[in-house]
Amino acid sequence: MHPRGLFVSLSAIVSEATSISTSEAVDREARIGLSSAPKTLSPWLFYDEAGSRLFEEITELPEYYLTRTERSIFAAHAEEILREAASSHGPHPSGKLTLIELGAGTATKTGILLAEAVRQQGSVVYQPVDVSETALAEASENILTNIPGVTVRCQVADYTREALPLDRLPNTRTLALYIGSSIGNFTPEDAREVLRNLRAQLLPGDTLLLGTDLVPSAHKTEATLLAAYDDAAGVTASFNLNVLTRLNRDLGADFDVESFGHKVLWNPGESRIEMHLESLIAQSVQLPASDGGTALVFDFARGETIHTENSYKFTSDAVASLLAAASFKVTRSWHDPQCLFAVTLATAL
Ligand code: AVI
Repeated sequence: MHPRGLFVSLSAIVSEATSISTSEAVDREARIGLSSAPKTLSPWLFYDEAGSRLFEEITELPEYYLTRTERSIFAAHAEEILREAASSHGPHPSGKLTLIELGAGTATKTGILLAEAVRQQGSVVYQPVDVSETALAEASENILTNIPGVTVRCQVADYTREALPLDRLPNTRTLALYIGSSIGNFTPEDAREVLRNLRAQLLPGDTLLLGTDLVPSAHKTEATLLAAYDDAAGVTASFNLNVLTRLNRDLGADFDVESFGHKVLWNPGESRIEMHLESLIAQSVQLPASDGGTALVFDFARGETIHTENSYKFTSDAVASLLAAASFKVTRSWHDPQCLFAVTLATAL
């Protein structure tokens, strides 16, 4: 998934970015982000080949509870989730569910839901949407090998930039999956826009399954949350710092990666984890001239940071109001016993 627009509106980026190549987009992002005060870099820059591999590693870390907790919720409640989605009410005729997944990646958790859909309705069409063709090929192979009864129709697209390529079959209703806390990497404004774009492709009675990470509570300490983004093995630190390596490689910048540190904080006012890259010394970094602009020098004071990611955490009320703003109504939600993570089923109004 490529969340864009840490501080810039999604619609502005959508209209501007559609016609430019990835390397131009990286160049533009670096020029704008590093010239801003405070300095920023958008989180979509994390996901080059090395970054995508590091993210896969993160999802297996003991501290990163999000992936395994969401998987455990699916394992415990797949039957109810699919039954509720199939029995949602809308004006169009009911029929089999088709599952579409935004930012599917390798779709490792989705298998639980697909297997249950096959159990309940005999077969299922699954449409994973992702920017990465390689990830979709892997997803497709895994699913076709392991879950008989699933027809996979991959769609290579960036749902944050383009209208969702929803291929509606006659007499079916759609269950859209937007899981893995991906929605948390958007600002509230952009998150509403992503969900509104999705809603525009659905019919009343179609459903959305949304995975959201939860705010600290009686059972979930701030320390648990912070550790998930600052693991002991340093994988998340490498993931964060890899952005600078990418700018050196793709743009010929001269970041001394070793003189930056991984910094994580919980911002309770904004209800988000923030990741930053902190300059450990006073230094200057050069960005060579490109088609997109002249050579630039960026000065860093010791302790100055580049803000690289927000990961918003939700209460159940916040989830409901985000969904309501995009014309969805909560049908039911599930969470793990420790209230670490929530999965919410909502119906398109
Ligand atoms: C992709 N996204 C949901 C992850 C998150 O938890 O916000 C990205 C991530 N950043 C650091 N660790 C994981």
